[in-house]
Amino acid sequence: MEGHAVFQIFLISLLGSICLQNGYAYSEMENSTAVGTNEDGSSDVPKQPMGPDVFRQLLNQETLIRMALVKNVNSLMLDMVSLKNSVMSLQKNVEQITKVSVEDIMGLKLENKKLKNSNELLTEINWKQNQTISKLVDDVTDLKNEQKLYAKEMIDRDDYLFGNTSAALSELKTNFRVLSLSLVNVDNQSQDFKKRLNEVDKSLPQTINEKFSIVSEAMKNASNQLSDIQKRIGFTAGKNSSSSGWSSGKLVFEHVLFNQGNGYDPSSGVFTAPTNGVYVFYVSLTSYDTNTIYVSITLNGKSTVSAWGRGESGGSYRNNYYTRYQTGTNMAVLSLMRGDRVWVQYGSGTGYYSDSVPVTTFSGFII
Ligand SMILES: *[C@@H]1O[C@H](CO)[C@@H](O)[C@H](O)[C@H]1NC(C)=O
Ligand SMILES: *[C@@H]1O[C@H](CO)[C@@H](O)[C@H](O)[C@H]1NC(C)=O
Ligand SMILES: *[C@@H]1O[C@H](CO)[C@@H](O)[C@H](O)[C@H]1NC(C)=O
Ligand SMILES: *[C@@H]1O[C@H](CO)[C@@H](O)[C@H](O)[C@H]1NC(C)=O
Ligand SMILES: *[C@H]1O[C@H](CO)[C@@H](O)[C@H](O)[C@H]1NC(C)=O
Ligand SMILES: CC(=O)N[C@H]1CO[C@H](CO)[C@@H](O)[C@@H]1O
Repeated sequence: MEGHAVFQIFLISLLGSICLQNGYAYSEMENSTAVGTNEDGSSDVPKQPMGPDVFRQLLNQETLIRMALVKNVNSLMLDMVSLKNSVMSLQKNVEQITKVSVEDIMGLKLENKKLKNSNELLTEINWKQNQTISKLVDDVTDLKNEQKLYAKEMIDRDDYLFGNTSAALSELKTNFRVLSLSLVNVDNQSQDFKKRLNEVDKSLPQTINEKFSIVSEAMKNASNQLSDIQKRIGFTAGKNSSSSGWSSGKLVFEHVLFNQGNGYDPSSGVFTAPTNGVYVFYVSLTSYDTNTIYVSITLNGKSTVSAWGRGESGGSYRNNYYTRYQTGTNMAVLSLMRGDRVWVQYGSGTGYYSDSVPVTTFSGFII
């Protein structure tokens, strides 16, 4: 193609020079036969005259040559135009190629830059990785050191342990045996316990019922016994003879008419409460003739109420009848604790009157 283009250019320049000598060029070919005319109009033709045939021949020849030449020139012109077009398209191509390659180069430069950046990035990453790796290496080293220390410690411990192995081991064995035995025991016991629990579960309502009925019966019995005791507590005792000179201490009612619960003691004249409760005490005391007698119902040594039989001495029998054998009475309701003591205590005066069917009496009962 290139060679062809060069050849075409050469042809163009040749053609150009031919065109410039237009109208004269043919002279070289024909100067032996035709007469040329110079630009200045002078003639190169020899001055010798020519015949008309020869001239006509020459003219024809010249016309033919001229036509061929014109034809050639035309075709050459066409070639030139196509050549020009080719050259232009070529130039275009070259421009395009140039453009493209510039763009490509720019792109390549960019890519190169990118690559450079990537490379820098990679380098950075590599550096970081290197750092990480070196840190890892450090860590691993630390770990190794630690492990060494640990291993040493373990060895030390092993030494320590092995020094005591047999003792420790036998102790462990013993402990283990004891433990397993006690485990078996525990298991047995728990099984036993479970069994018993089952039995209890089954018999529990029955047992409870049984126990409940027993307890309630016992309570009933106790309450019965209590009310029996309460029913039994109560006494009446009296003097079955008179005294003209009694003047101190407890008045002992030796003649017992009734003594349920045995609270009253006829030898001491003292009633001792067999159980807690509220009690009623009553004393009836008749003075000896015209004497005066003064007593009190005493709880643990402390007077509660008094009875006064006030006889009157002096005066005639007829005038002063009602002042002889005077009766004093009183009643006390007392709350006693079991073991509290109650009796009739001398206060003042002397003697008392009574009979075989007692007149002077002391009674008490629980309510
Ligand atoms: C990473 O470490 C290797 C080996 O130690 C070394 O050859 C390389 O240059 C290091 N790279 C960077 C970015 O530090
Ligand atoms: C545990 O129970 C089994 C059978 O129930 C008995 O053979 C064994 O002796 C028991 N062990 C102990 C430690 O009580
Ligand atoms: C209750 O009293 C009755 C009759 O005295 C007696 O048979 C029974 O055993 C007593 N029960 C209790 C639980 O004390
Ligand atoms: C008085 O009562 C006591 C005891 O009950 C008795 O021993 C005594 O004989 C009685 N005395 C008279 C005079 O009835
Ligand atoms: C043309 O004419 C000249 C002068 O007459 C002569 O010298 C020359 O040789 C001729 N050329 C040819 C090709 O005949
Ligand atoms: C050799 C050795 O390490 N002995 C040890 C065994 O165990 C006792 C305590 O159980 C230590 O006091 C000993 O030093």
